[in-house]
Amino acid sequence: MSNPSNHLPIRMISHVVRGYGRGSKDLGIPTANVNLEKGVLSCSIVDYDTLPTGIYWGFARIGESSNNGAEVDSVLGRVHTAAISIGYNPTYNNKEKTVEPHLIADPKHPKRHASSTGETQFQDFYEKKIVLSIVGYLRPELPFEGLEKLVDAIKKDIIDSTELAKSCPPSIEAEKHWVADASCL
Ligand code: ADP
Ligand code: RBF
Ligand code: MG
Repeated sequence: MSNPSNHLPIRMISHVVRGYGRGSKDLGIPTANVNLEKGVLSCSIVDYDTLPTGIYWGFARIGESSNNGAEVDSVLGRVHTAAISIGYNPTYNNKEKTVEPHLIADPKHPKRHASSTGETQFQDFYEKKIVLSIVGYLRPELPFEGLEKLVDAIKKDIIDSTELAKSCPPSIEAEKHWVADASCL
């Protein structure tokens, strides 16, 4: 496959759909599965079969943009840093390709888990609009032996994504603004 970084950034607007429900239950790390079937706008990838598999980081927003209207604790309307999986979850051998971001809570968010990673379970937001920009490649998706190793790897991805988001060059800062401002209509 070609270098995944050549495809970035990947911008998407779609809906959050249900997956197998394993993220929260098996791993304690929910992922918002992006509907690839319909209603997707993408600036750089037209054919989803060519979406390069791998683990990435980027920015995500759920629902209409809101800088001041939403409650402080709400996941809705804000730009979150995200750790994102694109592919077939080889630990589980999925047949369908998924795009699944885990949205990382603000360090002060009351629901943020007290672990060093801070993986967080917000309220459910199935069927809401999702705006996503995938900006950086972290690693290939891997078949792990046992869920504990998979969870450890995802936690490291969350830490790496958080660190990378702290000091963005202007081109990546621009993606954050695109996620904040893109119209969901
Ligand atoms: P599924 O297999 O249906 O995607 P998950 O166990 O991965 O199930 O849970 C995903 C759902 O949990 C999301 O669609 C969203 O509604 C909710 N959710 C809560 N917190 C988060 C978060 N931090 N990141 C992503 N989704 C979250
Ligand atoms: N699944 C894998 O099988 N291998 C991986 O290397 C892998 N890495 C992931 C990294 C991140 C940041 C996230 C959010 C998910 C990753 N997953 C991976 C997907 C995980 O298996 C999936 O989210 C759950 O099975 C719930 O659908
Ligand atoms: Mg999921």
